Amino acid sequence: MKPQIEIVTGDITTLPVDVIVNAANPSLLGGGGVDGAIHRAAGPALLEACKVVRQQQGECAPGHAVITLAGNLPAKAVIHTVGPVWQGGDHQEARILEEAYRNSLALAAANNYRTIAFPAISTGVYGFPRAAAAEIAIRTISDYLTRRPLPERVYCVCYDEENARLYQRLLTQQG
Ligand code: AR6
Repeated sequence: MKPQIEIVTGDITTLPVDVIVNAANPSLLGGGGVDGAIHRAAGPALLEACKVVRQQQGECAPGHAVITLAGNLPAKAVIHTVGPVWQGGDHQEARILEEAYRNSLALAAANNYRTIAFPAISTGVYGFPRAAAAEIAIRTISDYLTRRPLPERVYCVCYDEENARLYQRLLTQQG
């Protein structure tokens, strides 16, 4: 059986998975980093879909997640989640990051999606230390998967080799 968690190095927008996760901001109206890359690759339909969600639900709070179509992406859907802004570690950042992963996994499962790809949420503009964020990502995803049938496979997408090695080490340690 293939492992349920796989580490991938590269651009998340190219992955032919059921759903990719966007590290969005509360406005849901786009930004830089992986958010900018996803919107560029998906085309204007994604921004329109985000505007509709925004009108219906207002801003997306840190730790929460919403789902939209995926426009021109190979994925079938995009889950937009908002990670915590790093403020030194004593502002619930770890808990909010766990929630961002868990709520995204739950939303994928609720939509019957089997494969999902995550970027390293909060580790760019939002400044979450990479090693601590990777540990939270692997632990939260593993815990979620051991108790549930969906999603069947989770890809952790690292934009650079160094982050990928960090993830791989943590995954190996998990056994
Ligand atoms: N594929 C995979 N990973 C990527 C890609 C890509 N194409 N591009 C960047 N990364 P960031 P955040 C990695 O800053 O810290 C936006 O403006 C990147 O190397 O995208 O959660 C939003 O609108 C890093 O490891 O997200 C928010 O305002 C990781 O993705 C804010 O940034 C996350 O970096 C969110 O900040």
